[in-house]
Amino acid sequence: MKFSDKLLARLRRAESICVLTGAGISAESGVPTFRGGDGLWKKFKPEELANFDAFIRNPDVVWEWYAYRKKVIQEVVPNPAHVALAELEKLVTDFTLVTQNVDNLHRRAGSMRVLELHGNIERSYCISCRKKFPDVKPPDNRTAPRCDTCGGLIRPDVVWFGELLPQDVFAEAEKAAARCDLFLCIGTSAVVYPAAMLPSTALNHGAYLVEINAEYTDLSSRAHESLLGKAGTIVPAIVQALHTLRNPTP
Ligand code: BJW
Ligand code: ZN
Repeated sequence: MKFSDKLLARLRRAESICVLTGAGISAESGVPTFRGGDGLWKKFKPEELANFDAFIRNPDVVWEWYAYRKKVIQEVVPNPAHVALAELEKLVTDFTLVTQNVDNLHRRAGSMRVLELHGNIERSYCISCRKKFPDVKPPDNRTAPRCDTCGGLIRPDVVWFGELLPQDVFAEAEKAAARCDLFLCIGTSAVVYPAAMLPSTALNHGAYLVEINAEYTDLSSRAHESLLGKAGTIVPAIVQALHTLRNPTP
């Protein structure tokens, strides 16, 4: 795969790289994205499932949806894009991986440090006493699980619309975006805030902004480059290029 001279120069000298990933990076593993074509929001309405009021109104329906998605995620494996980012972490001293995904595939691919902005579907907690449940299952995959300590409703440890992101995690992501010289935005429609602010933060601080996506997005007009195609092909090629540029054969 051929990259522009500008991107190659940036890859050669980048001292700090920040990556933001979204659902598109897991699409080739078989995890449905949210928006577009076969996206989850075509069949399920976010306002009925991905907010706290919907959960209180109908916890069983929300849990049925999460039980289904947990099952999908457990049955898939990380793809070459996840693996390449785990490799990139080893090649760049100041590297930050920020993800909006809750699917844990970055960690399963070997990434050691992942800033999870929207939580993690494998974890849950009781909304009454806050007890954590590392891997709870609804009793029959249809009924919301209850806390064994206080009887309260257990919810997935994910961030729904109208909820604050984990503030310490977001603050770290903002700092990484502000100090990086190369920002890669992979497989996200970049419409959900505040995650979608991170590319702008990077741009405002002088970073080179590269988008990798199957199609143009809200971000494309502001990115220095939009590389259109599959993350599973483009991301490993970028990491290979960086490796070759920094370890030239004599
Ligand atoms: C490929 C590919 C391949 C496919 N290779 N690419 C108006 C303006 C601004 C903000 C707001 C507003 N109104 C409300 C808000 C705030 C709201 C928001 O942003 N809404 C917008 C949608 C308008 N944000 C929030 O509420 C956030 N909290 C917040 O703001 O707190 C402050 C506050 C509190 C109280 C009151 C007011 C303010 C919280 C957001 C939480 C988002 N949660 C979800 C669900 C997580 C749990 C779960 O998974 O169930 O997070 S929503 C969903 O969207 C999920 C994702 O992480 C997130 C982003 O989606 P993503 O990853 O970009 O996926 P897609 O599907 O959109 O895109 C996939 C892309 O991949 C596409 O572009 C494809 O082309 C591409 N692709 N295959 C490369 N092979
Ligand atoms: Zn409890």
